[in-house]
Amino acid sequence: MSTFRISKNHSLWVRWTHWINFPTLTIMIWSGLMIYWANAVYWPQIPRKILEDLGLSYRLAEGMAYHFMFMWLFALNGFLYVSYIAISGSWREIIPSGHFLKEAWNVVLHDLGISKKPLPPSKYNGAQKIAYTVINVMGLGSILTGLAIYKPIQLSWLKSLLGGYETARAIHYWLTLGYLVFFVVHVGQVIKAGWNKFNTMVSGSQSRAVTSVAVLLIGLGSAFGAFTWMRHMDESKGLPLPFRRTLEFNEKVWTWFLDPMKTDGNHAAPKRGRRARFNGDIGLKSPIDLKSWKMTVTSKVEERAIPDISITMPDIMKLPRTDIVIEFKCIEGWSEVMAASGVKFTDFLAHYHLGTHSGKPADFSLRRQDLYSDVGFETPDGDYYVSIDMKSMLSPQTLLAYEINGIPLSLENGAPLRLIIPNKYGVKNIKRIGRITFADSPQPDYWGEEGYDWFIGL
Ligand SMILES: Nc1nc2c(c(=O)[nH]1)N[C@H]1C(S)=C(S)[C@@H](COP(=O)(O)O)O[C@H]1N2
Ligand SMILES: [Mo]
Repeated sequence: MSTFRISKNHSLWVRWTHWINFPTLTIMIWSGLMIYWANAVYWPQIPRKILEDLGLSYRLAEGMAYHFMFMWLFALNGFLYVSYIAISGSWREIIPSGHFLKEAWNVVLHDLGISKKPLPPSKYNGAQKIAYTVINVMGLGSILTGLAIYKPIQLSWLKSLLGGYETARAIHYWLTLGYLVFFVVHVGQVIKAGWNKFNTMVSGSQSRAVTSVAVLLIGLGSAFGAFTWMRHMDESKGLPLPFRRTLEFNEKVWTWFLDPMKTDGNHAAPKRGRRARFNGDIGLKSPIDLKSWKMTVTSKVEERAIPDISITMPDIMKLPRTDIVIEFKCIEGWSEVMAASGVKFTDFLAHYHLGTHSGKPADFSLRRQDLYSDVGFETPDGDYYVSIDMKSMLSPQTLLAYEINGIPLSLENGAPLRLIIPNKYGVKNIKRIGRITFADSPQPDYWGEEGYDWFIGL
């Protein structure tokens, strides 16, 4: 007697969504682990060597590229499946009801060979009902926690609802491990159930085992073949074209309704004087004389040459000061609440009449066509550089910062002046600014050119 019962006429719809889900979820889990364990900074601390051997280490950009493409397929497929069972009424077969707990217990005893009592004749027994309901809830949980950590500023309500950024991230991760457990039990049950049930789920109850195996192998083989083919296509800025195009597509989708004025809030300020975490020293290696530091501002227009301007720290210190408390987020998998102080970027633009083609002060209503579309930043030696869309720069929390946690920036945190832009990942928060460029096209971007998303907005 088997615990795996499915009706003879399992709907084609259920079969398709089930089998599309398999390779999709596999890619999501694999790329998710690449992201999570890219730098092995998170618990469990798996030795770097093992992660490297598994191909999960130092592959952050790649992992993100796959994850942010296949998330669409995962969500769409899940939506189609849930719509189907909702409309067809077959959800009733899955939702736990009646004596499902007692039944589930009997199934466990039965499967372990402890009890010989026959199982109830319904389509799914109590254990299956629980498992299939839970797996759907897990899918929804992955989407919600995924969204919360993908756009934690824009969807801050969702992030808070799920217990905050770090918690949502942890849940997202544990769900991933949950799928792996489910998978093992599920395959075990299928093997126990025998060929008939397997046939029913692959190619219809009438077909023979060889047909089912062939159908399955050809199907999964072509899916993974197509994925491998995409991974080896020509690259654009360090990423095979399909993945680069998807990141660009995602940027379009999100910027439709992202609000650059949305701020990160409700964090308790850390202790004054606490040293901020330090990560990344590209462009910080050459000696610097903080007293004579100047930054150059360039505006690139076709029609006329605008002379560069040069700005010193005393100039910056004369501008109005803004203090914010934000959660700084690095894609490598850590975040830290920090208090940052400096000059609001919009105050800086207003004071120097920068950012507009006409040189007239902008009202930053975003409707002004006069604004440049992109802002580039470089370290004095030109070794680190980022490109940021003007809209994100206009957030009231975008600062040219000179203090963190109440003390002047340390050299490693970007003295004398760095960018703090909480609606972007850490990568865009360039330290030790040497030049700012206003332009109407995306500017060079250090990590963007290495396969990361140019936009990378939170
Ligand atoms: N000049 C420069 N700025 C930089 C980096 C860098 O390597 N060089 N790393 C970036 C990354 S990836 C992060 S997470 C943050 C880290 O800032 P912190 O060192 O103050 O924590 O700085 C960003 N700005
Ligand atoms: Mo980072």
